[in-house]
Amino acid sequence: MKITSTPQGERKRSSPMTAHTRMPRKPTVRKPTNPVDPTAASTPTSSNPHVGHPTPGDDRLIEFYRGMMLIRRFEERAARAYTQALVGGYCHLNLGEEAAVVGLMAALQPTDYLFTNYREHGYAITRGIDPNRVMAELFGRADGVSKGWGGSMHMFDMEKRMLGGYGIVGGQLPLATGAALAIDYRDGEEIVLCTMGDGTTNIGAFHESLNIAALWNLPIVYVVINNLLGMATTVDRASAEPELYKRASAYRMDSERVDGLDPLAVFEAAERAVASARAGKPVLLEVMTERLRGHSVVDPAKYRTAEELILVKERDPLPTFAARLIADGLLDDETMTAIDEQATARASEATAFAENSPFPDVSTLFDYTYATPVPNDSRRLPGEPLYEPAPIPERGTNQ
Ligand SMILES: Cc1ncc(C[n+]2csc(CCOP(=O)(O)OP(=O)(O)O)c2C)c(N)n1
Ligand SMILES: [Mg+2]
Repeated sequence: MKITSTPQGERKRSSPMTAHTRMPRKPTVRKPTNPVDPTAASTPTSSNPHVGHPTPGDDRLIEFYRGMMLIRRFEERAARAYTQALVGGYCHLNLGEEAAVVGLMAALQPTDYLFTNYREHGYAITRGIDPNRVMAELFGRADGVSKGWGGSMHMFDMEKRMLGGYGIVGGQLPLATGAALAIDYRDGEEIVLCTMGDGTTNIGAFHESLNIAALWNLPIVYVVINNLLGMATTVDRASAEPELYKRASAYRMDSERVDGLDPLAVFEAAERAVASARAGKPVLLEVMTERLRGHSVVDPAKYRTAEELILVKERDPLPTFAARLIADGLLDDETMTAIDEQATARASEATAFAENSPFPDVSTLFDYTYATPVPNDSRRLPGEPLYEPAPIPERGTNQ
């Protein structure tokens, strides 16, 4: 189809498109629904202090700091466990992105949905999933969030409405958009928050998803966590428009860039975006962060010079935010130390729990692969005929 520019610089299609009749969402007519299964015993809880709207006032900032510190100590512990060969597969850390994570998660209601990528441990913990279960998943143990079969990149928890955890760059985007469509279809009040990295904005699914979300007024907030690097490639080497929030304008979607080292700024921007999405106007947020270490735990990040690393460390959100709280008289050294000690103890507890959790039984290897039982038993080799099905082994108990 031919594309032309209007005098105002807006691009319009030269031939008429079929008008989409979906009207803008009206929150007042919406009923709370559980679009998955209204009878399921997975009613979300708000027991986690970092989930839902924080209490107004200074306590909220201390809670942000507490949440950031927990992610920091958890991730450091995960990195150490990886070097001890206790964690298999890939492992990507949220170190440097703690303020972004807590600010975003605080803007969600327990009933809202979260999709994220493989850099996800901090989101899981802050969304309210027990750190023990998150660490157990890293260790591939049966008590893990995904029963030990998913690992670091594939955490899924229906109760906390965290629908992954995706290892394919951008794999979460069409699924998150589809979830938003399902909510809209059922007139639900929930929204979807979908995070991704800066490198993800150059794949087709990014553009397809934003286009359809804007066109159909879907209740979704897309969040680009811009840590300035996609593996070893800087944003300006990968993106013709490195100010990534501007990409939303191609879809007439509202967007905003926010300082990801400041949890309050992230929270406030996320609150605005969530309110807009709930009213049927999707938003793109770009959250500027730093990646303190390599792409994954095995990346020594030699592509950064010593000078660059000094600048990155100067922008570490933990000491930056602590200094602000101290300057404002909201935090003293004693409380800061206590928060650190509690987070360290919590990470140690999670590690001990994970080490003591059993590995999943091998008989469960083919569980969760198909929705219905099929003779996909472990004895048949690829290519062997299907006409003589081997007996279905007894399914494992931990399903
Ligand atoms: C479709 C696909 N292509 C390539 C990869 C390999 N890969 C994994 S992470 C990554 C970089 C993504 O960078 P970004 O989106 O900025 O996220 P970040 O890792 O910085 O959080 C790439 C290319 C992949 N997992 N999936
Ligand atoms: Mg990146």
